[in-house]
Amino acid sequence: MRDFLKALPKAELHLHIEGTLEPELMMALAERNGVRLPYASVEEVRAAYDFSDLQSFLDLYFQGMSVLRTAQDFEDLAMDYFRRAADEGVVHVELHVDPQAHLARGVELATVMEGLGRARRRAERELDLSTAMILAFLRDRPAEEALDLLERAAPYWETLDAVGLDSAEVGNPPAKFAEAFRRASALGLARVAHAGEEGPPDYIREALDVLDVCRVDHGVRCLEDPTLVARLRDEAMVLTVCPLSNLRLRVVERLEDHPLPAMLEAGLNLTLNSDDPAYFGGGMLDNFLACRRAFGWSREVFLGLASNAIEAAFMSEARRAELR
Ligand code: ES4
Ligand code: ZN
Repeated sequence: MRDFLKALPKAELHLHIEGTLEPELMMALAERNGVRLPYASVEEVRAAYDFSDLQSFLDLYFQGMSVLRTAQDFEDLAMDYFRRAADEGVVHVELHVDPQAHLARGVELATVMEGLGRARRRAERELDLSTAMILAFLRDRPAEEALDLLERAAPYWETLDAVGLDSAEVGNPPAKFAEAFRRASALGLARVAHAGEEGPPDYIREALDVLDVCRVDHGVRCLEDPTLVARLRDEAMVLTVCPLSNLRLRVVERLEDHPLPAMLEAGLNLTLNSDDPAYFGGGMLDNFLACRRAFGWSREVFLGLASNAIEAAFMSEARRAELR
């Protein structure tokens, strides 16, 4: 089964590029850039990754990215990840990027976008890995800041596929970003949003109704609302579910308790994703393997989930045909 899941062509639709920063590269970049970290070793970094909820993770995630200073750092970060992903049978990666987190610590948007852009072009050439980019808004920051970011990103609009919404969910409902998402739509960008990870089912409905998203990131709390589940099924709305993320952020206590089998049973359009692989104990293959262990799914189930992701991906029809 491991060989089958590894060889299965997988598209990753829910990934934060800053969440791919492995402790080894974090320490190396800290050294290279003279950034002080509260860790003496790679082991200490890993030991600190014992999260109680989303916020406890976000605190370390924002701290970890402080080592990223130059375009070369961003290129190295993404290339390191693309190589690992390609090694485990990932053929397409869509990266969320959090520019506000970098701007806030004095790293220019151009630094981030040029570095990631170089890595994306190399991935295509060197690894036959297609990529897409999602400009994410930090939902715990003011709505005006999101709009400002979108305008500042004008030189990079051509390189973007979508806007997204991430960071601390509860208390920051999707409707807060109605204007930024309307502007993104006018620019021809697709919309996705994290909803129903820690937040209530109403946030999922709001993401659909107010932000006009084509995918919901996480969405695992939809099961609390049968009317919403029926709607998501009828609309074949794509949910980008991240099993190991949900486990490590204590959305569920054990993977065996995860709502994934019930969501599958409900006929939802599901995909499996890694979210922040460096922080949550594994990449795409580890997420697939964890589901195999917890739910005993057959090859057909995994084929279906992998196919859902290819069909929902931001990629050219030529590339999609190649991967079908
Ligand atoms: C995130 Cl797991 C998760 N949820 C919300 N925002 C995020 N940013 C990075 N990882
Ligand atoms: Zn996420």
